[in-house]
Amino acid sequence: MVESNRRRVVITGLGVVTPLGIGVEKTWQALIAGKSGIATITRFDASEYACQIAGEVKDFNPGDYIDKKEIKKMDRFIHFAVAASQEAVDDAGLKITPDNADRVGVYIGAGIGGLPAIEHYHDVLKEKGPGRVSPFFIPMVIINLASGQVAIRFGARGPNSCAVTACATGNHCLGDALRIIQRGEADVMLAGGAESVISPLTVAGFAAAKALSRRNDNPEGASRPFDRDRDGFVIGEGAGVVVLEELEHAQRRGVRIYGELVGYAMTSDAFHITAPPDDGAGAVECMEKAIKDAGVDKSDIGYVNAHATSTFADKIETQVIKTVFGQQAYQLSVSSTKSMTGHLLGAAGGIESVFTTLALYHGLLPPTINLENADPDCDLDYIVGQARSTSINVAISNAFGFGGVNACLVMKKFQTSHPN
Ligand code: V7W
Repeated sequence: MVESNRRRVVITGLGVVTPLGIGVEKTWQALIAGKSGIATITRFDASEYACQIAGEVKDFNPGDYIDKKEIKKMDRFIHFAVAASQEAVDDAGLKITPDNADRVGVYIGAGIGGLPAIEHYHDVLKEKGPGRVSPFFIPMVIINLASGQVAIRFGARGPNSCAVTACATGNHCLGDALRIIQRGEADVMLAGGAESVISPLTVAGFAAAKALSRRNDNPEGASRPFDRDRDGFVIGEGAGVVVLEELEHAQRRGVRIYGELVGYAMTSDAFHITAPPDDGAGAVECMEKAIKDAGVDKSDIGYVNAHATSTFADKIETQVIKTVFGQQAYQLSVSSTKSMTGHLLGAAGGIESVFTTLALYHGLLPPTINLENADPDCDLDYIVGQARSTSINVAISNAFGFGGVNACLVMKKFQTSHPN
C-alpha cells in the first residue's frame, strides 16, 4: 500500500552528457528530431574488432567543468558525472551551504566504471613498472567516486552512495534516492548514472558475448530496437543526473518543478547472468510493483520508455508490457531512446529518466528510430520515426540489466494536489 502521508518527491533539475550532445537542450532537440548519435569508434583503433561503432560523446572538454589538477584524478565517467551534476544543480538553482549541506545527498552509479583507466594503468605497470602507476589510479576508477567527487564539488554532506547494477544502475540510483527523501533522511538528492567504457577490453568483451551490433557499415542504423533485423546493442557513453527534491522544500524555494517521481520497484529474475526468462516474469513483477507504489491506475499510464536495447530481449520486454497491461498495451505509446543514444549501460537509466521527465513536461514523446521492419513479436505502438505530441500524465521508465536485475520508475506530470 502507498502511505498517503509519505513525503512527495519532485524533479527540479536536469543534467545530461550524451552522444547526442552536451547538455539537456542540445540532447533533447536531437532526440525529438530523431537523430542518431552513433558513429565509427574514434577513441581507439577498432578496425580489427567485430564491433567498430559506438555512441561517443563528441567535443567534451573536462576543463570546461573541472580544475586542471583535478581532471587527472578522475576517469572519464566521473568527468561526465560532474558535468551532468553541475548542469542539474544550476538548472535547479540549488545553493548548497553549511546550513543545508547535511540535507543534500548524492547517489550516482556506474555499471562498469573506470575500466579504460584500468586498461591503461595495466599497460603502464607491465611496460614501465609499479612506480609509474598514478597515486590517483584507485580513486580514478572506483565507482562510488562519481558520487564522492560530486559531493566534494558541492559540499553535499548528506547520504552518499551508489548502485552498481549493470544496465539498471541509473534507475536503482533514482529509486534508492527517492526512498532516502521519502524516509526523511535528506531533502535533496542528486541521482543518476554515468558511464564511459568505449575501450578495447569492453568492446572485445561485449562482442565476445555476442551482445553488440556488427552493423559497422551503417552506424546510424545499427541501434534498431524492435526491428526484425536488430543484431545487438551499440555501446554509448555519458551521464544523466536529476535533482530530486522534497515537494515542500522545492515550493519554498519557488523553483520550477519538471515532474514528480511517484513510483519505484526493483526485482530479480533469479534466472541467468545475461538473459531474462522468456516470460520476463521478474520484469513483469517489477513494472506491476512500481505502478502499485506510484498509487496510479494502469489506465493512467500513457508512455513507456522501454529498456529495449536492440537485442533479442526487445521481444521479451514487448511481452512483459502486454502481460502487465493486457489489451491496454496496444493503446500505450512505447519508445526506445537507445535507438538514438545507443546503450549507455549504467548511465542509461539516468538519461532515460531525464527523457521521460521531459516527455511529460513538454507533452512530447521521443520516437524510436530505425524501426523499418517490425519483428512480428514486437507489435506495440513504438512511436516510429517521429516524436509525438501527447497530453498524457503518467509514464514508466524500464531498466533491466545483466544479472537479472530489474528497476522501474514511474513519473507523473506535476500537480499541486495529490490525487491519491
Ligand atoms: C542489456 C541487457 C539486454 C537485458 C537483461 C535482462 C536480464 C538479464 O543489454 O541491457 S537483455 S539481461 N539487459
